[in-house]
Amino acid sequence: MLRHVTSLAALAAALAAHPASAQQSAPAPTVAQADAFVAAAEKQLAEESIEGAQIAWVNATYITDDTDALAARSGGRFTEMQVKLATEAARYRALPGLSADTRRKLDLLVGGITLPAPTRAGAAEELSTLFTRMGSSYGKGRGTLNGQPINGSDIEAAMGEERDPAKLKEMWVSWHDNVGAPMRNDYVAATKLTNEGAVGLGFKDAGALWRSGYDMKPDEFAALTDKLWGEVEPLYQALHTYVRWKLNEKYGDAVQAKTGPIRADLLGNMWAQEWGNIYDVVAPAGAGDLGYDIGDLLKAKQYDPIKMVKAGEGFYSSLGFAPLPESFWKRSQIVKPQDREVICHASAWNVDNIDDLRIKMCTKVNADDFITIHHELGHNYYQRAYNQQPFLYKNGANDGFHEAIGDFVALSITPDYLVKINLLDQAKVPAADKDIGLLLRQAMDKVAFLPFGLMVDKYRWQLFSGEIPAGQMQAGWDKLRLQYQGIVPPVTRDETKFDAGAKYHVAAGVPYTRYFLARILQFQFYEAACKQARWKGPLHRCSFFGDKAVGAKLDAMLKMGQSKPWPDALQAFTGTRDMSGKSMVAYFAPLKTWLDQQNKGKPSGW
Ligand code: X8Z
Ligand code: ZN
Repeated sequence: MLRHVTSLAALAAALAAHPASAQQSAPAPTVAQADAFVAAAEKQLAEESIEGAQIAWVNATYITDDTDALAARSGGRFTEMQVKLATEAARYRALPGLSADTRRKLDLLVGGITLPAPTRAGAAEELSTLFTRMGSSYGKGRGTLNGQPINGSDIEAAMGEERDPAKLKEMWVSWHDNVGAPMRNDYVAATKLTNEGAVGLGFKDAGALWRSGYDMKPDEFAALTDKLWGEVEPLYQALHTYVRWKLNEKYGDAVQAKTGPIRADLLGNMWAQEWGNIYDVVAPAGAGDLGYDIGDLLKAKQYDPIKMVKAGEGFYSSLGFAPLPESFWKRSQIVKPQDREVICHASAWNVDNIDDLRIKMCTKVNADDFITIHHELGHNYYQRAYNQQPFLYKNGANDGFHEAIGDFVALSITPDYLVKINLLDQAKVPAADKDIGLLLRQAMDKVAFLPFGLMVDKYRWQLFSGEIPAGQMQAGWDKLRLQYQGIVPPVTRDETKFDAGAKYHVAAGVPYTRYFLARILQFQFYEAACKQARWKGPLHRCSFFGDKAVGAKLDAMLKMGQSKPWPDALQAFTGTRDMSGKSMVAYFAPLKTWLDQQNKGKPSGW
């Protein structure tokens, strides 16, 4: 429109006459420009992400003030770039005639930032500094046991093994006091900045942003999670009733009452998120004696952490996946280094977005870490399967899928499978009369986790929306822990505390609903795989180890990455487009019947 203006004076007059059109918004973009923008954005993100991952890796495996500073600066730069790209992407989104791919990629550019910062100078680095500091404080955190300092991975294992309620309380309180409480002010500041960033991108708050990554509206997603919880809640209630009774039998009324909530430190896990470690406490006489414990089997066969990872790799190889690259073994952190601080919380990486796969763990020879290895490798095999996709599609169908793959595979760690890999003697395979015990052991991890998996983000959604004000960050956490899990802290907590920060994902700003979804999805994948494998028999005894057809079908889903809405990916592997708790309910159906019998006449609920 300025094409016919010939003199400078006329140009100035024209600009003054059309300030909005001439100075603020550029001419309406074209479809070709949108395509070109997306291509350039993908190129830039791919390039920058590699250095960012290398810096983050060094920081997480060697925490010092210097690596913190490097990580904070690099994270800040990356966020700045992401927010800039998201803002520009938003301009193209309403264009008519966009291809489905460009449209999807623009949405991913706008909604794909977990921790967005406001655009004002310095804000991105400020936010990045806060989360780097909280993540590293978590990594360096210590509790105490018998008055002596104890690091994060050791205290986690000790919570699984210790049965003395006074010692459990000491570990629980010291960990939450030392790790959570000091983060409180940083967390308030970080929440405010993240919200500002999300609002700048057009979201109601950062909670709405987090809920937006599921190919549906944020409110619909919240409703979906509630629907899924409704399907499995009766199972949790039955387990809670039974476990509380057993804890009361073991510890007596003074430690665990017959009614009301369960004391959080008695459940074999620092966060009471998975209870399998106290299976011995709740196992029914007879049917509950499985005759083996995976941790004991690993120790008896002299497994070390590397051998445990090799066993995990072996499962994926049996499905037809290529072996892990040499660099995986060279670059992974499989055991805790003795000479420096690291973040022990397990994670899986693909540093070059192609095949620089690594895991970072502080592996202990126990059942928890054997399962966690399969979990982390699930991430790595997923990452490698989608490495041919364009950058913005190099991700899980949704984040719940990414978390579900390894767990789904680990559901195949049945007694028969343990015989196949020579961990268990054939003669020791529990007979059919132990099915209830096997299911109860599994439920203690899988079912117990469900309300925790849901409430961690209910909490953060409420913090982001202001429903929980900054002055009630502790009370808000305790309330949701009670409401969903039916648990209480072993001592009263006040508003000088911040117990949520004593959980890794809160300190590090990692969304958590993904694990709730994964808990549901892994049973859908498993039921589908067992059907593909033509398994006859009780679902929980099925192992698809060695089944190349299942492997090929799985690979087809993994290869899709995030290129299509998640229902397409779900359909590719399971034939259904709906996330549903039905498969999990079916898996545990015999246990539910048994629990209901055991619970007859016992107080239920809290
Ligand atoms: O954080 C994890 C993985 C890393 S993605 C070890 N998980 C959640 C947790 O530990 O809280 C796996 C299960 C839930
Ligand atoms: Zn994971």
